[in-house]
Amino acid sequence: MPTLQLKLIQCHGTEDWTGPDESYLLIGGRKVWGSQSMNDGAQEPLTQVSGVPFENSLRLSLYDQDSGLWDDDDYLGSWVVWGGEHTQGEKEARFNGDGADF
Ligand SMILES: [Ca+2]
Ligand SMILES: [Ca+2]
Repeated sequence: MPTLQLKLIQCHGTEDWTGPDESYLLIGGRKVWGSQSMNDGAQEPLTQVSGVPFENSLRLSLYDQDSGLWDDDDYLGSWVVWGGEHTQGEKEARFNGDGADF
């Protein structure tokens, strides 16, 4: 069974206009990391997130946490990992929702 092991997350551009994003990551709907304050150019290790074994596919989703009554957390995008023959090695997921770049 393939296992997804995360390595690191980089922020090339935040969603928030003022200051850093409070990014958090979901795997298959479960929060596995964050929220963590990240600004442009920031990089955080993800090796402390335990590997997730999966059968066919896994969905990663990235959000920016916002506070306030009218401001829901921003969805920055999803990336689906597929099992199978060509899944070994490193891959890069890109999250570009709402003008962000992770
Ligand atoms: Ca935001
Ligand atoms: Ca925010």
